[in-house]
Amino acid sequence: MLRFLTGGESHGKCLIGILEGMVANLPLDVEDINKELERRQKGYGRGRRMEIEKDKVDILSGVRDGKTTGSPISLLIENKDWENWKEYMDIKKKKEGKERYIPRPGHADLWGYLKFNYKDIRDVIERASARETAIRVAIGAICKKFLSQFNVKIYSRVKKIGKVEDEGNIDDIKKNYEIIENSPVRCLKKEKEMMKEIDRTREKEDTVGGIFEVIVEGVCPGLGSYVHWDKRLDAKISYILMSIPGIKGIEFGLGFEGVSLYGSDFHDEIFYKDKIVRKTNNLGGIEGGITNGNDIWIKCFMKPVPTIKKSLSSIDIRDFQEKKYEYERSDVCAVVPAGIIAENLLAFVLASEYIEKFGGDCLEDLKNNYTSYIKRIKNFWY
Ligand code: EPS
Repeated sequence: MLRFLTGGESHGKCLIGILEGMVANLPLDVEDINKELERRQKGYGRGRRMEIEKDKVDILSGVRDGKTTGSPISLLIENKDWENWKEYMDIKKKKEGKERYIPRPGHADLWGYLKFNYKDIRDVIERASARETAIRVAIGAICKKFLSQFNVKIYSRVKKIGKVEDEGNIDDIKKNYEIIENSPVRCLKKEKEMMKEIDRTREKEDTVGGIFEVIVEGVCPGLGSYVHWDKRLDAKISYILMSIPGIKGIEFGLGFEGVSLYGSDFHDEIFYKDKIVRKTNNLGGIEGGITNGNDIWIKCFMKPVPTIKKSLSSIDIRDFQEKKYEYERSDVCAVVPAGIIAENLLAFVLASEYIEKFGGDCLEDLKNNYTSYIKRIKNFWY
């Protein structure tokens, strides 16, 4: 079983993560992780915090001589902003001034504060912050590296920001991925319009959400299962992607568009030409909770960031007086990094499925098991 834990506050000393259950002998370089961290930090619409942070990971255990050892892999990312916050965030707080008493609508502030019986909202803000996703991307990056051993490739693009929608289908995304990787809004055709939408939002002192897509190519059929509810792969993927702060909806394949089709038009018919062929991928690569050899194709909706400069109505938790919260800074749009976070979290789910299905303590044993499975299904796949 592959599992992980994370710890750390947004303005605390660092973020830490432990990945347990990764097989031994996976080649791993610190740059495999750093390149994903760098991708996550980019994106038009990010706030000033990203000018402070330059995320780099420190691998503290579980890797030696460029390879995983099979032991827990411990990771650390420093928060550069800690320097500005250490007197407020130290375990023996030395300075007052960062306490917060007015909850932001749409954030965890109000019920986090009440649920944990804190003195003020600061402790909620610190851990509910999407800063935590940096260490999850680091963990996912190791899983991405693992999947690359099986020629699995993960793509993402921003499909919509506010009212501006990108053009192009899955094939266009794959063929023109350089464009997406180099775009500050990670789209194919509507870069200028999306950037303008973000500028307009910033001018209005507001925030904006959107939709991103994730596509996985080369994933083997037969991952996940129908035999028990908690083994269904689409359920597992939904769980982890919905855990990204701000994600409010997920679709597989055609998703909600499928509502206007009859079953005979919706389902991906099965043909045979030296291997199984599906002319459509309306189900998004998962059928009955199991991968079917098609690309996994997912769309996620991210709500507008709830820390809004023009500030929404709220109350002071000390005296219930109506007040606007004290705005510090925030991202105007976080859809671009959310797509990168999703890629890496999806990599974790898929890597854990490969490890569960093919077993073995080391990459070599796992690959042998994988090869014998692929041999058994060779008349159906590839
Ligand atoms: C976040 C608020 C902002 C974002 C942060 C998520 O941070 P700050 O409060 O320091 O301005 O920049 O995202 C990150 C720090 C990051 O690394 O993505 C929030 O409240 O969720």
